[in-house]
Parts: sequence; structure tokens; C-alpha cells
Amino acid sequence: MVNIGLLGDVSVGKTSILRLFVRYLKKGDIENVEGGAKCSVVKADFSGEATVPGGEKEDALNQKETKTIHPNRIVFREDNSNKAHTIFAPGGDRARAVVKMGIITISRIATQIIAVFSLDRDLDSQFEFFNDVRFFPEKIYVCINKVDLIEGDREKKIEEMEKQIKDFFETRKIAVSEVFITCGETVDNFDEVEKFNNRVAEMILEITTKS
Ligand SMILES: Nc1nc2c(ncn2[C@@H]2O[C@H](COP(=O)(O)OP(=O)(O)O)[C@@H](O)[C@H]2O)c(=O)[nH]1
Ligand SMILES: [Mg+2]
Repeated sequence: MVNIGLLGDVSVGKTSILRLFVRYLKKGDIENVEGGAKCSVVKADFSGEATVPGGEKEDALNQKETKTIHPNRIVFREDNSNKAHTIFAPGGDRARAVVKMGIITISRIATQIIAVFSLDRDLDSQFEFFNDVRFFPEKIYVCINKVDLIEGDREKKIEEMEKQIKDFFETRKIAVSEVFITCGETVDNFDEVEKFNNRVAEMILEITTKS
């Protein structure tokens, strides 16, 4: 059994990634991605989300903006092997004591960590989040999310960010096993949305089945 911890600054897309993965399991799309296999949701707990009053999404999409207070959690099972795995996604707002407690707890119990970054934002503020995380395995995975938000030379931007992230962790004696480029949202103005949505599912399957 693998315990994955999805860690990263506020709004990089941790909760969205978890929700997208649940949709892949529920709709059966999980069988059709690379390395796909039949899996079922054992438990999906998003009770750690609190609605942000007047959040910008509230009217526009009739889908309320939420903020993670307590860690969200899903448990899923690989149907063939019957192995169950858990993914935890705590909040990112470590200024709140209760959120910070969730981050520290999850970093302790996770057997695999995915450090999530947003491609469209400055890295310094995103790195700050990780200064508080005390328990790191020797090797972690990195997810660069929101790939759809970059116009122009996307490849170059990804390459630069990858290098900075690897340097950041390697200075702290943490090796980066693999970097996944993802889109955690079902946006409709991005022609490669399916490919990068699939990367979310492929990332989680690869990490759980490899370990
Ligand atoms: N365009 C785009 N938006 C995303 C993506 N992933 C998440 N979002 C949006 O970013 C915002 C923050 O996402 P959320 O999952 O709550 O981030 P968290 O704070 O890390 O849990 C939400 O409005 C999401 O809809 C992505 O890949 N592309
Ligand atoms: Mg969240």
C-alpha cells in the first residue's frame, strides 16, 4: 500500500488533481490512460474543503471556490491486485495553524511525496511552502501543473522551471525521481487538455504501482 502526499503552495491545484483523479476512477477513464488499469474508489473525502464566501467562481460557473482546511483524502483500489492506496492533499495555507498541522502530519505519514507547482506563477513564493515541511523522503516526485496557462514557448518555460525545482530540492539533499507535467482542470480553451489531464492519472498510477 502506498500513501501519497500531494504537497504545495495555495492554489497550485492539489485539490483539483485529487478531484480529477476521482473522476477518472468513477468514469472508468483510468483504464484508457498509459499504464492504465481498472481501479475503484474506496473512499473519497473532501470534507476538508471550506467554501470561500464571495469567491470569484461563485457566480461565474456556479461552482463555488473552495479552500482546503483539513487534508482531503481518497482511497482507491487496483482491481487486479486488490491493493489499496491512499492519496492525501492537505491545504497550502501554512499561516493557519490547523492547515500547517495537516501539512506536517501528511509529510510524516506519506511514503511518497508529490511536490506540486504551478507553471504560471513565480517560484520563490511556491518554494517558501516547502521550507516548513520537515519530513522528506530521500526521493520525491514533482508535478508541474497548470500547463495550459502558458502561452508562447511552453517547452522552454517548463525546462527552466524543472531545473530550478531540481536545484532547490537537491540543495536540500532530496532527489527528484521524475517530473510530471499536468493540467488539473477540464479547461475548454486548451487543445491538449485531454493529454495533460491524463498525465494526472498516469502520474498517480505510476507512483502507486511502481512502489
Ligand atoms: N487553468 C487551470 N486551472 C487550474 C488547474 N488546476 C487547478 N486550477 C484552478 O486553480 C485554482 C486552485 O485550485 P485548487 O485545486 O483549489 O488548488 P489547491 O489550493 O492547491 O488545492 C482553482 O480555481 C482551480 O480550478 C490547471 O491545471 N489549469
Ligand atoms: Mg486545496
